[in-house]
Amino acid sequence: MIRRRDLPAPPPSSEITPEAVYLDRRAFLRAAGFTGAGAMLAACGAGRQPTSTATPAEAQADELGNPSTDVEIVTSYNNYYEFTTGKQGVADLAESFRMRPWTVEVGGLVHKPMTFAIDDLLASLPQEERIYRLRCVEAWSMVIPWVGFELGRLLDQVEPMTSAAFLGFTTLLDPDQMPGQRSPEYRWPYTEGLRLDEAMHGLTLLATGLYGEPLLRQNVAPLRLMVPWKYGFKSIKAIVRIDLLEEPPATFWNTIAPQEYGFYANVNPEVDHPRWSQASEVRFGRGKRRDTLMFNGYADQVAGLYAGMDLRVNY
Ligand SMILES: Nc1nc2c(c(=O)[nH]1)N[C@H]1C(S)=C(S)[C@@H](COP(=O)(O)O)O[C@H]1N2
Ligand SMILES: [Mo]
Repeated sequence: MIRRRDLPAPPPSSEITPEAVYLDRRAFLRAAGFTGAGAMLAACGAGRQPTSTATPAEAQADELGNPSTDVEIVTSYNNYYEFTTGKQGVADLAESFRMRPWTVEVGGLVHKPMTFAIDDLLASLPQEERIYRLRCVEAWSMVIPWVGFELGRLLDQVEPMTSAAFLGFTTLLDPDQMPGQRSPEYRWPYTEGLRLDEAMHGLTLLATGLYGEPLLRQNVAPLRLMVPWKYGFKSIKAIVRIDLLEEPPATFWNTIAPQEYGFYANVNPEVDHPRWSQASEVRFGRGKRRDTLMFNGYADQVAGLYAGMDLRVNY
């Protein structure tokens, strides 16, 4: 069970530059602290200081010894533009989002196109817990115990053709349930993509929950990609379609601002975002900034996928 207690103070909004800042002037003004989200962030923080800093009994750590982020932070500070660009408003707006029935269609360049009902997936593929770092391109990070299964196990079932080299992922399109999708400023539905070898990598998960909970709409809803060595925007939520493709698909952020959000989006402290440094990050709930690690600390496992590639060109 998720414990409900007072929310910890959010990180200082001055540390966070929203992904969409340049897009719209209102968002820019908010980020600059004039009105709206920036002010709200501060207001929420002021009223809801944590009453205790004691480590919860179930706290776990990743393989580098980083303790998992407090579940209240993970579930109350979200990027989920289908609901709102206000990070702290997602949980409330997503509260009644319907997660059943839910199907995931897998097609394109596969020998056996299939439509999976979520409960069949959950029953047929063993779920495991993986504690991964999540590094947002906005230079904040968390450590989250996900529940899920390797995407490769699902791909084995549909039998990709030899011509398949990329995957495209698509989020549910349902503006009645997702008010953010009524905004004409973005091209809905949210989409993402991976190279096939990245998708088959053992670290790449389809997450079905976190902290042992299956029903966290704001983070998963009910199936979400989790690629821990890439910036958070690659890890698309509420997946309803996966296509095997010959060419890289158009993706949400890359289409909006290709110079700022590359297709690869591998965490790389040496390649700055055009508007801010990626050399360090704020680990929520853990005080001061820390150095960002190459491939988010997963270089031993994934650097080989990019051997011979210029990571400044393929950012
Ligand atoms: N469908 C969808 N998936 C999404 C997003 C989104 O807006 N819509 N935001 C992305 C971004 S920018 C980040 S940092 C992570 C945040 O995940 P969290 O809210 O679970 O921390 O989700 C990613 N997946
Ligand atoms: Mo992000």
